[in-house]
Amino acid sequence: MALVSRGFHGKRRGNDGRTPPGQYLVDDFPVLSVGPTPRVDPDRWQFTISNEMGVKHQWSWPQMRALPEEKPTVDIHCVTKWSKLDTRWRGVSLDTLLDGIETQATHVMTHSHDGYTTNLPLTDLRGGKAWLAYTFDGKPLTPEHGGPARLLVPHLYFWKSAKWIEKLTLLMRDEPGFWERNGYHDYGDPWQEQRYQGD
Ligand SMILES: Nc1nc2c(c(=O)[nH]1)N[C@H]1C(S)=C(S)[C@@H](COP(=O)(O)O)O[C@H]1N2
Ligand SMILES: [Mo]
Repeated sequence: MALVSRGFHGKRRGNDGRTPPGQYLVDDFPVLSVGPTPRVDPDRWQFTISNEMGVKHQWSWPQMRALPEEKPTVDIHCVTKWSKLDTRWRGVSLDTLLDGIETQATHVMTHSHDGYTTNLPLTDLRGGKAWLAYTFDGKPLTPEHGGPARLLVPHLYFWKSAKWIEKLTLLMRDEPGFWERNGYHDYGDPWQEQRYQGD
């Protein structure tokens, strides 16, 4: 009987210690966007980090692509309960982008071309934990998944990985982003099941 019931739901339950509580594994790559997919031309692409003094650091597409490339293979976890293991990306480490930016900031707000925002502690973008990603599975990141470039912060629920990223604003205090103002947890650690406010 145990053999029959195992896997009966058609959803793979992770038992390898890599699937956070309440998550199931998928092989496809679901698309989750609040609105329509913005078309962002790499020729006009610009990425900005502005510090708490309002000082801006900006990169064009060629400038960003000239920075050292990393190839993270990571597990991602969506708050809607799908997880995907061993996803392969290429991108620039946020350590590289933040290097040389003078700041006392504690938090970051992300800004995207669709108006989406999400907030993170600055420490969660440092220490080899976050990337500006421009390929997925060996191919340029598709518009649906945030191309030409998105944030990749795999240790937090995937709503923190802002697609079509345009700007990071360094802040001296925490402020809620789009989902965080609409009931989602401020931090979003999948291993603590921090899905909603109060979790
Ligand atoms: N700019 C932007 N980024 C976003 C979103 C969005 O609607 N707009 N959705 C978030 C949510 S809720 C999730 S789960 C992931 C989904 O990424 P995917 O569509 O590549 O799976 O992107 C996140 N980043
Ligand atoms: Mo999500």
